[in-house]
Amino acid sequence: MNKHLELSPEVKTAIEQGKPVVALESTIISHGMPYPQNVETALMVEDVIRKEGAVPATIAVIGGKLKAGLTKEEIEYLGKKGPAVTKASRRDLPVLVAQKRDGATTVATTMIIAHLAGIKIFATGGVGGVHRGAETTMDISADLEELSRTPVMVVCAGAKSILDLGLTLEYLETKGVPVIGYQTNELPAFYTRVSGFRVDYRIDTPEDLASAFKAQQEMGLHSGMLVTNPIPEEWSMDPNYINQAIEQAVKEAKDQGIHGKETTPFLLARVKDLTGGDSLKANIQLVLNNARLAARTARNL
Ligand code: PSU
Ligand code: MN
Repeated sequence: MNKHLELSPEVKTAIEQGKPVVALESTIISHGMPYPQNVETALMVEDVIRKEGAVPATIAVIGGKLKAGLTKEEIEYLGKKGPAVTKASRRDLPVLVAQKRDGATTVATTMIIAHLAGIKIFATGGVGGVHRGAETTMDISADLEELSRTPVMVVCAGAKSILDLGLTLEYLETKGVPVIGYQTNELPAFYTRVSGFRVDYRIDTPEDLASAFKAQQEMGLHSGMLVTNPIPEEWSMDPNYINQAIEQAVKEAKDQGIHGKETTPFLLARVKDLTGGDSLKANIQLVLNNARLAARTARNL
């Protein structure tokens, strides 16, 4: 085992016994949702995974340790501290570990730590992608690069249209990352079930998701796989309403010169405020939905 890795007793036993384990990220806790809904959601997500017969492994950097499996207190700590915790992507790991600091892990870092721990699947809300205006800002999430090099399946609800969805799909194609629609041919856009963009493949069962991932592993392709799972109908939002809020948030970010790792958290918080919290409800439900699918898939891996 890697010397920087620290597994919780529950996660350690599950991995040793070959039980299904689902990794979860922590930037969604610290930067993706406000307190206390962030902590409530993180704990609910763990419950959903347990009910489906798998073991949840929430991932974070605590005191310089790469942790898979957090205690309630650790989740509460990250949730309360919120954006004051370092948002940790791949490039942040060396300094955080060397200086024994804390970090909330993005999709990229959660994939890295899950892979080190031997966990094959990870559930979240949305992944980072190519930002609008990336042709001049070059703002492309490290999540996409990670998907191309780390063999973990990521179950998400598509990408938010704070991103350029078309360019995000182009980038994933270039990098050789399969983009799968779960029971859909269309890329879901997080708050909505449709985006106007098609996915590469539609797969309809957790068994078939697992077999596609196994085939990728057997060939030694060393890349991740992106499974996009549409938000349940009853929670999906009116596209006009949510897109107006997104447009407004993107404009404010541009006007205020927000850049770098601040961009995504800024946009997420503004969209939530502009929709008076409606988007938060949808966000919570889609994460639970993704956790359920990931747990069912994990049982087949
Ligand atoms: N998108 C969401 N919610 C989130 C994130 C993205 O809808 O919480 C977080 C994830 O942790 C993701 C990160 O990995 O933001 C991407 O940040 P950036 O765009 O700076 O790479
Ligand atoms: Mn970025």
